[in-house]
Amino acid sequence: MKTFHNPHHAGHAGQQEMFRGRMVPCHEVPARLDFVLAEMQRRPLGPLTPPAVDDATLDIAIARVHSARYLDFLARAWDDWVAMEPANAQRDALPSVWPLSSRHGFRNDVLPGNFAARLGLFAFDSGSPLTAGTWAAARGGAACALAAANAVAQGERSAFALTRPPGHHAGPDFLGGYCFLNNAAIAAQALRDAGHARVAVLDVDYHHGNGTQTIFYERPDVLTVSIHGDPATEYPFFLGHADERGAGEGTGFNLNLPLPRGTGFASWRATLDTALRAVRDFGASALVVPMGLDTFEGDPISGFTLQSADYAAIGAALAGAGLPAVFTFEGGYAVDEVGTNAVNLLEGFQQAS
Ligand code: Q9C
Ligand code: ZN
Repeated sequence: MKTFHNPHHAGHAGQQEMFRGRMVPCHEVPARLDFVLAEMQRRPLGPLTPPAVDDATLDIAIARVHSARYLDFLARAWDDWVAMEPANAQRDALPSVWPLSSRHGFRNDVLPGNFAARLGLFAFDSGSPLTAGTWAAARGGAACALAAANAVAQGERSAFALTRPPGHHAGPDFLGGYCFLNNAAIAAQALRDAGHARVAVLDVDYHHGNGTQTIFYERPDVLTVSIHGDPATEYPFFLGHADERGAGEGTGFNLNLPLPRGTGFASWRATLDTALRAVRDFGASALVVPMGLDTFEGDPISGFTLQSADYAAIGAALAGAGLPAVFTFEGGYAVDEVGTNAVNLLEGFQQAS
């Protein structure tokens, strides 16, 4: 398995996130990736390199899944934030005002001149701080996703985009859930563009992959499947229900498998079989796995009870699909165990391949 790691990840380092009326230290911290990298050095799975992708090719791949208006905003956001007030250079940018959606009568077609309002237009929560190095880190992550997809398109059985910030909550023109660019969607689209007629995304993060679902919701060529905490009680709350099956030509090509808070491995593993059946019935020739490790019992913000050894079994089950696979690093906030759990899953996949 080839791993592409993001040398710019640590430039994205939020200080605090808004949580239930208080500012609390960020859960999505640079150390998460460092722990995975350290474990991969202890238990090597294959070559571990930064991605080699040229800028123009990367811009095209990112623009395949994100809108020009959103990318223009994101590329300039930090400079615009500091331009509001020089002291902002020491503070993260977080939104505090939102247009909600068109049903509230607010307009989202006019780009606000005020940066804080602009941030609210493109962000769906106040838990995803934008910092000085966010754009470079997100872009470096997209490069990892593209390099991983290219490796698989060229015949590798599997590749891993080891990057943060994560991506699966980011949509065509929005950020949130600690995510800015949707690495899994960029990989899936790159596999489509390299000739894979049908690509499946199987999201195993604790949280519903709302961004990925929205990006592909009306398309029949990319199946999106997600196993996650029931949005009735779990983040991201406003998407991820079982009755969301796709729309238009995409009808039937989205599958949500919500599970109650407290779910353990036996039930989670049975649900993975349901997900894998859907992938098989779809006839995918390549698989993208947004790999969140926040299903772990010790995760500080999640509610499933998986154990470290379970991740090797998940990897083996995923390999059973018999498809070339791209893995993207998503959630997982039990920092001390995130490296072990990630490498357990990837090693489980590799040994069963
Ligand atoms: N008490 C990912 O795992 N905050 N994003 C929830 C929970 C948002 C998670 C607070 C969680 C986003 C990629
Ligand atoms: Zn998550």
